[in-house]
Amino acid sequence: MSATLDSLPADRPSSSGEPSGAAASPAGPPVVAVVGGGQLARMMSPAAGGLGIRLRVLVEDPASSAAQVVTDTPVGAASDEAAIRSLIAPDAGRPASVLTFEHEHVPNDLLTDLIEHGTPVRPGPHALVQAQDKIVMRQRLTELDVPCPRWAPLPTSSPGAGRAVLAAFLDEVGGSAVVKTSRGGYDGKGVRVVSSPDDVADWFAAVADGGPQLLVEEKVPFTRELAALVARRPSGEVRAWPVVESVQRDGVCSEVVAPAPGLSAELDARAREIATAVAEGLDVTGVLAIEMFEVAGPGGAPTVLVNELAMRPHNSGHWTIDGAVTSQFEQHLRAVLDLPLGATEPTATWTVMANVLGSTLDELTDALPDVLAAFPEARVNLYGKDVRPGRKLGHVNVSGDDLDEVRRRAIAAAALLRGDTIEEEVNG
Ligand code: AIR
Repeated sequence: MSATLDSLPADRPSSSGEPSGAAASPAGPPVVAVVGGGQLARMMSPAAGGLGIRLRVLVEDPASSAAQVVTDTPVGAASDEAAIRSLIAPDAGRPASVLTFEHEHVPNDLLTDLIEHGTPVRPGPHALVQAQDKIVMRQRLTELDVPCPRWAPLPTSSPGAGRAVLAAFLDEVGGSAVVKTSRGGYDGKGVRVVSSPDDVADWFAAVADGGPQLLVEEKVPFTRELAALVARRPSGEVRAWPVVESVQRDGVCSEVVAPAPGLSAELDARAREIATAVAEGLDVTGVLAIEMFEVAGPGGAPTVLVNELAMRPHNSGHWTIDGAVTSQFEQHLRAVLDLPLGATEPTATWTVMANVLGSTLDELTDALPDVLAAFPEARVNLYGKDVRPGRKLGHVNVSGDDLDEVRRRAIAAAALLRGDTIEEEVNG
């Protein structure tokens, strides 16, 4: 793995065969077409506005998070081929310069066809499949010699074959392991800790009915979870942000601390090097987030294993909006348009991002008078989504020099938005 860490000269063309640059958008600024209208598309909007770039976002629902702030938001499902074709070449309006995504649930055959007909698609389907299908991803990362947990695909050739492989794997790893659906899972969905094949009998039955394939992974004895975030543009430049620590509750990210406290310069460099090598090896364009486990390596020194990949802005990078020179949302736009990438240095000693996961409030903005008064330094980012239990509704970033205080205040501000009372959060 010989990739450089922060920045590469912009002279290594993408291996996809796709030209670098963006398709010409005649008479006007570039138009970036985005599939998916959630918070990740919404947060691209301030960055697009700043750079004078137009966004056109395919939203599933006219009331979606992105549709509240972006003006050009045709409505359609991400699986709707006609809707995606019209997103990049509308009857009225300029053609898109590039097509990108804010989630992975997109039809790859169509993307291949669009590229063949001249639309840059970034990341391309050959890269995106690695974020869509965990078996494909593990196979490719293993080929690239990227450190991963031990794993095995669960065969589906006969009803008993998968159970037998799982039983043997459980014996080998000491009794418990993690079974994942190869496709379709996120935020803890499609992941189950098992100690017997019976624990996923329903998933084996689903496979037989055409459901997603399954794989099993070692339950890694990690000391903590880290995330490495990089961006790569088609002409080859790669930039990495400092590696962060992410804290998960019930399989969902609740906080991110940037940079990861106590991380040695060597392990930070190693994690960035792995992320850069994955971005290059998989020919990713745009932002790539890699969730990693920090584990004790041979001899006890900490090292990392790759958990999951996402080829889009990611929750572990929301801190960059307020805590880095260039946010992941601006960087994604720059990268997919093949523009020079921005600096990734942090702008504060520490930034902590706390997610607002569900709320007892019907309307989160009702908490603004209290939260803004109690935490004037907090950067509040609400997504305009309907409240549902555990749903990602917003986040708060707080930066400063005292990590304990920064963390306490970010978490307390997020708690107010979840409906906790002011007394317990400010004093507690
Ligand atoms: N997202 C995409 N992959 C993982 C996540 N969390 C973001 C995208 C997507 C939104 O979450 O922005 O549109 C969907 O959120 P929800 O709450 O409707 O499931």
